[in-house]
Amino acid sequence: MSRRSICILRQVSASAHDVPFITQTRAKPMLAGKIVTRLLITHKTNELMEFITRHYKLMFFPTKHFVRFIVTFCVSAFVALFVACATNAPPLTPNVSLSSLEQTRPASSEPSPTHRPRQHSGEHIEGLGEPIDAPHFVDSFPNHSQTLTQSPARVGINFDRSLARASQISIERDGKKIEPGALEFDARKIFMSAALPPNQGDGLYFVKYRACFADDTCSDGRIGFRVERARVKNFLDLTHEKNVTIQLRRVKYQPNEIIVARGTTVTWVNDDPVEHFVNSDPHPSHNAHPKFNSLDIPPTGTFSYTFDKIGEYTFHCSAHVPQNMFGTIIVRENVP
Ligand SMILES: [Cu+2]
Repeated sequence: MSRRSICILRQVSASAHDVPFITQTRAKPMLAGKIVTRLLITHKTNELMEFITRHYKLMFFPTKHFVRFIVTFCVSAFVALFVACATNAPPLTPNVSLSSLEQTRPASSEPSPTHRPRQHSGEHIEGLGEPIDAPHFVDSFPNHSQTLTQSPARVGINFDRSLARASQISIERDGKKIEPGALEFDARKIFMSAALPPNQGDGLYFVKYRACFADDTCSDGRIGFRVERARVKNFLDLTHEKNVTIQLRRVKYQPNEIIVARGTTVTWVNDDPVEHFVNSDPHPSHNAHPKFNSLDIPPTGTFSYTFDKIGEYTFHCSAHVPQNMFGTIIVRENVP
């Protein structure tokens, strides 16, 4: 057995324990197909059995991935035998590097109960301080320390436990209270949100909330964000395009900050060898714009969404939040 394939087996083995099962089954069926082919055609039956038993999880694919595995296996075997017969060359060597797939590994730091790791939190904003998370807080939109180019139409907070009616949200900008709309809950009552009056302008915003639960306990929390309209100058103006394409390349959205006209269809095209996502903020709830969410986009795959409402849409790739794979689309009224 060559050093190369031993090396790949070791990498698979090392990652089998700490990469989430979902990531393994999604990202590696084709790699598994190639490795199994390699071991079969080189008569490495012991290694093959070891591979199957040590990495048995890879064998329990969802149907879609099982089909991918079988197809890759058949194609690899056919190509390897054809090449071996035609050129008398050594058969197929797995040429897929796991290092690119390792990008899907989540950050290893443990979340603390009062300050969960967040997306869009790389930037330090003077005067905003740290967020205060109530127990059972999951995520919020806007994210703490996020900068937007306009005041959001709505703020929302997700929890992992049902909320009671006594819960509250209050909002202030630069120390002045903003009167939000009525507090709304989703059907499962794990999400509460409130609308803001439009065009509140630049400044530091604090969203203070009281999360109350069925056992009559309540806890207070706070998130902060910034609105800075001048930031819009960094955005690429594509308001005269009817259809816009964003490449998913090198674990980035390219371009990642654009302005489009209402009614524009944006298509994301995956040019990377790993799968990506286009998910509405916040992560992991993805519910600022629930319909604006892709399934996994495989290499060469696409996802399209038509923006029928004006506003600022922040999104991210669920597989690459630690790599800061974020984007923003501003949707404006169509100017003829
Ligand atoms: Cu991604």
